[in-house]
Amino acid sequence: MFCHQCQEAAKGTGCDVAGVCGKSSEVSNLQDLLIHVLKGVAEYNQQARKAGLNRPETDRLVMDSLFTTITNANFDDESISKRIEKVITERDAIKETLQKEGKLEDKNYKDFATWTGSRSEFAQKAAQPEVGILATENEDVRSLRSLILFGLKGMAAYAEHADNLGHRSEEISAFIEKALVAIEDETLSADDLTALTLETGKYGVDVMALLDEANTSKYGNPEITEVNIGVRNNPAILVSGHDLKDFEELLEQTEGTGVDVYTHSEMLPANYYPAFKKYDHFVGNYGNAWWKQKEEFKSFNGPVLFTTNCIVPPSADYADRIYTTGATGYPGFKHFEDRKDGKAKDFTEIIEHAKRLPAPTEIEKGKIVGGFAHNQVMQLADKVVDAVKSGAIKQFFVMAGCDGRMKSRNYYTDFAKELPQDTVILTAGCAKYKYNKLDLGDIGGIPRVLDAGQCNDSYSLAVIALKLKEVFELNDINDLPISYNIAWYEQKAVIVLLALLHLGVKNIKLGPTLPAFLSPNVANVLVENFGINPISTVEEDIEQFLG
Ligand code: FSO
Ligand code: SF4
Repeated sequence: MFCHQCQEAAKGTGCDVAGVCGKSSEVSNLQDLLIHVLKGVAEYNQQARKAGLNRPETDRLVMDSLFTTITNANFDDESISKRIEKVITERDAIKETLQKEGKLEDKNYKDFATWTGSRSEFAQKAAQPEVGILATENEDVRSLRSLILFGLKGMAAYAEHADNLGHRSEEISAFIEKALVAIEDETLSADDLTALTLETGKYGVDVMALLDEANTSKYGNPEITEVNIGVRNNPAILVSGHDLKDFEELLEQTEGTGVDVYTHSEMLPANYYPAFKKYDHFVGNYGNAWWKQKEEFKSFNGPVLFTTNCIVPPSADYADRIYTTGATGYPGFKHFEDRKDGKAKDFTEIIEHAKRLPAPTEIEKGKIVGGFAHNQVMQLADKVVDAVKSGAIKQFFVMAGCDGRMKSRNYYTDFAKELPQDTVILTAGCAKYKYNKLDLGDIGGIPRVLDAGQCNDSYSLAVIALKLKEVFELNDINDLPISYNIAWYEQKAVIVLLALLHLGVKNIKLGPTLPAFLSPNVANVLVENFGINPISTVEEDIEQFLG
């Protein structure tokens, strides 16, 4: 195996024995094989799309396959192998259709478009050098190909959530295909790949806008909300991940059963949506970011549903009450199958399981405030603009992205604490857990930490920035009093970062470490053209931002 897609890549270069995340070498290789044959689907489906022979099911399969390989989403070799079979079948079916219609291009097809094998051959094939990223020898080309592929994984995840709500974009699917094939094209220069990286960022903005539209048109605009972080005395289900459709169906099916529902980690922002507020048995949020799940799932006592990443390999004392759905999987966990014919998933089993278990143990009490997505902030725009004009707010800090278990991430708590009183933090993603329970006060009624929502709601922060640019009549987004200090962990943060670059945001600080997949030359391009730079100490960084 070789994997360098997340911030925890071993030795700052890549995991090559087993994943720091807990992924085995076999699973890592199978994920590579899944991506490998998926490029074959992309190859033929581009031709099918041109000929008007493409099918919506293919787009869905592409999204789901990419999503499956995101860090901490799926550890289940069985479920990944099934997807490989599906992808090969789909690839060959598209090819056959093209052939029949006389539309198949006559060219030398590469291994990813032609290799076929049965399940017993997957492991051996998956371990071959041509399947993994190390097959690309030039380190700069490898770096750019990685950056694009990881951005596509994040993009696919967001596209799938939107798709679950009936919102899909042909353009985004076509771009994913084009890019999957392009990262195997030896004729593309480093400059071509750099341009493709920026184009990936453009589609990153588009996919987040699509998901924003999907979420808000279905569940209303997030609004300022006090979220209960304590517990009640009923059996309960904890829901983690990002998928609001799964969350809605579970809320509907638990209503009147005596089972409560709580959110964990990235599902916290579900509390901000008007549509979910009508459920009395939706109690609030339990616990913190994904990496605290070992202790928090244990004390929760009830079953847990993963709608997406991030899964941490469980300990035996709670493993039997974890369920997955969608792209996620873990050997031994029960899995809820996809919707069929538009019917809701059937969550009976987890609900019945919850009834047999005790209520959650209280780990904290009180409330936290969030819900500052673009629509809500726009309603407060006059207040915000006045505060900036009067000097009450000197600077905004976008601190979006991910949280994680590395000790070095305490930097973000310290940074939030040390920021001057006349600054406001704009956050999204699970990065917020490093400071959303600190008492940082408010500025004339505007809280000093404004949480827009999930990592994809970084889109909201961009909309807010663009709106402020208009109000203050500025030509450049970088002339706003907004600084960016982004924490990353996995590939959704990669697409968020590329989206910010596409919007022209400069001088982003990125931490806790720069990606292992950036070669020195590619890192230099990012420094020279975009001013991306790593975090240093809290004092130095605040000085640099404000000095
Ligand atoms: Fe966090 Fe995990 Fe949303 Fe990531 S839960 S780390 S950026 O998944 O996707 O923010
Ligand atoms: Fe290592 Fe991260 Fe890849 Fe897991 S996802 S194998 S921790 S680089």
